[in-house]
Amino acid sequence: MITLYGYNRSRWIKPYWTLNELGVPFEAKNVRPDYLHAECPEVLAHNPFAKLPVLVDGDFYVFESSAISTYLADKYPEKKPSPKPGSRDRALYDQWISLASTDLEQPLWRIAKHSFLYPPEKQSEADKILAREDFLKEAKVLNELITPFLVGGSFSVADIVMGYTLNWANGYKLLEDFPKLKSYIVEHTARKSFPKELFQVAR
Ligand SMILES: N[C@@H](CCC(=O)N[C@@H](CS)C(=O)NCC(=O)O)C(=O)O
Repeated sequence: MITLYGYNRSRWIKPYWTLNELGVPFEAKNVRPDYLHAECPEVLAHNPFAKLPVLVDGDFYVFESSAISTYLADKYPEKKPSPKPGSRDRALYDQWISLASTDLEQPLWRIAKHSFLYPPEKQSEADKILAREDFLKEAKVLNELITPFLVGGSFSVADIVMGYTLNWANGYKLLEDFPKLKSYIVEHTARKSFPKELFQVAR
């Protein structure tokens, strides 16, 4: 049995969306990261960084939202194949997943931290402005490169990771000048597998 721990409309959307897309049954446990100690000490024991999401597959624990998503797609090739390791498509798949999870995500995370995660006295408007600039610089290039599906002409985890990240950016109104990026997320978040319900929960 697969159990996915995560919290509301956060990075667990990536593996949640992947599991839906694969049609693999799973149990979703919505828990706040700061409640892990009290509610799920076994999860904390397997991810002492105390961050979510964490996936539990039998006796196996894995964390990092993009790594969980690629693990799942690789584990169920009969449901939806992911590109074969060593192939050029696999290299491109890893390329887009890395870009979205690092260069594109980090400015968004900085904006989140300086908007509501750091205590008010540590929040910096100047760093938020820099983070917006960093994101927009990448987005300008990506808007020219993006294609309806990032790899191999069909929907893959690369589109889940990129779609999640761009959707987050859109929430910060960072895609206003990038119509191709906006169309990309409209298209992919309209999929039946996109977990829209996570945008309603609050705890
Ligand atoms: N790179 C990690 C980031 C995980 C992360 O920061 N998760 C947030 C929720 S989306 C969290 O657990 N925050 C709690 C904390 O930073 O203490 C991933 O993609 O899974």
